[in-house]
Amino acid sequence: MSVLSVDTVPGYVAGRPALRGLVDPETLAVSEVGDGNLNLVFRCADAAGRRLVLKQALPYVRLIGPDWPMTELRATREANAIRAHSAVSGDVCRLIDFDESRYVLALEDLSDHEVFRTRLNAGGPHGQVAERLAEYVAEVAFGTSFLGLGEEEFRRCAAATANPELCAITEDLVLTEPYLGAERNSVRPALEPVLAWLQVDAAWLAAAMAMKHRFLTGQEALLHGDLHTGSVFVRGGCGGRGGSGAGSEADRLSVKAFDSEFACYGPIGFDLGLLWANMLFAGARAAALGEQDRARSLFGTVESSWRRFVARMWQRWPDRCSPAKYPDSYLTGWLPEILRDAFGFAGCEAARRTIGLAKVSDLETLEDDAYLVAGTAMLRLSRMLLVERNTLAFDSLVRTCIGVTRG
Ligand code: SR1
Ligand code: MG
Repeated sequence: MSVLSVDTVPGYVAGRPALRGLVDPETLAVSEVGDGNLNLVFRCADAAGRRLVLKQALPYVRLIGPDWPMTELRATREANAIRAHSAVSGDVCRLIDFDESRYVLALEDLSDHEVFRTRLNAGGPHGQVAERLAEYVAEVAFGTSFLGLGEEEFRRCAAATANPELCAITEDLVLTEPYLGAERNSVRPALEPVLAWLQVDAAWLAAAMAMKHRFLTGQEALLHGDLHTGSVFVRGGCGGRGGSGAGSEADRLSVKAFDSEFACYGPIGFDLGLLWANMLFAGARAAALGEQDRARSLFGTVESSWRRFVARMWQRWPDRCSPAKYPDSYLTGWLPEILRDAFGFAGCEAARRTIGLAKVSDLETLEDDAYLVAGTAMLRLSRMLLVERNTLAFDSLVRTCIGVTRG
């Protein structure tokens, strides 16, 4: 497979019928902007200001290099996931073209947006972003499950979207290594005693393995698969900051999920759980930096986004296939299962982003004292979310969040 470079992108665009009319290849300025763990990403702009983004899967994991080979088919799986998710939600980065021979996705350019994690790290507003993402998760949960597709089509889709290599990364990095110990794990020395305390906790390990079991065996919907705050672009929703009035058109919130190459059929609570853990990282960072009110507000998004998820699931419910087979009591009984999964997976993500490979800048850019406060908090929250997932209440979670981030 030939790998694109800033020099070869204009020629590539000129040779793609779906792209050459969208930007002028003759005047294209190209920069490589990939800062993720896996792929090349090129931002392209022509002299008239028309733009697009190209994302190419390399035959290895970029973070490590050729020593960690990885299937380029992840690009095909991402293209499929974007198509399926875009069919049910507007909050998805738009796919313009997919080149299945060179594993290149052409995507809408969102450089008028910012990555949600970047905004959060800078102390920016979280507005209704988590709530909007919960609605996106609900739309996907409904639209790609047997409820939206019907039972036979659901099985076809689940089989066609298998993503074993990328799921193996999740199974190793998120659902195994933080609990059992691994070469790829690391924390700063001050956090080592907390990690040592946790890694001998049999209840924490057992709960994490129960979540791995859920991930391996629960095929509810076509998950995004990596819905952290670095996989979301946001614009607006600032409540009047930056010169535009609260509620004004210029401030209207735009939320776009991207980077769904980890997409697979899995338990719906997985996407919610990853989102929640990352909101808790933002909250722990804020608390460790002395911004207690902001921290409390960020911690509160777990409950508010859950409520938004539930409301959207009920809103979609009348549209289900075969309503006679699935009475209202079915959804009433299913929602608490999703919640338990979401708490459990949030506990896994809290641990892996603190301990394992591919950490989060929310924590990693803190000075040592603040890192210790936030890191300890996230490990203690990991334990609570995992071990108490079946009985956990939101108010108790928020109280604990506030307590463990006092330092
Ligand atoms: C080797 S890939 C590491 C991580 O990057 C992605 O964001 C996923 O979270 C994955 O686990
Ligand atoms: Mg990613």
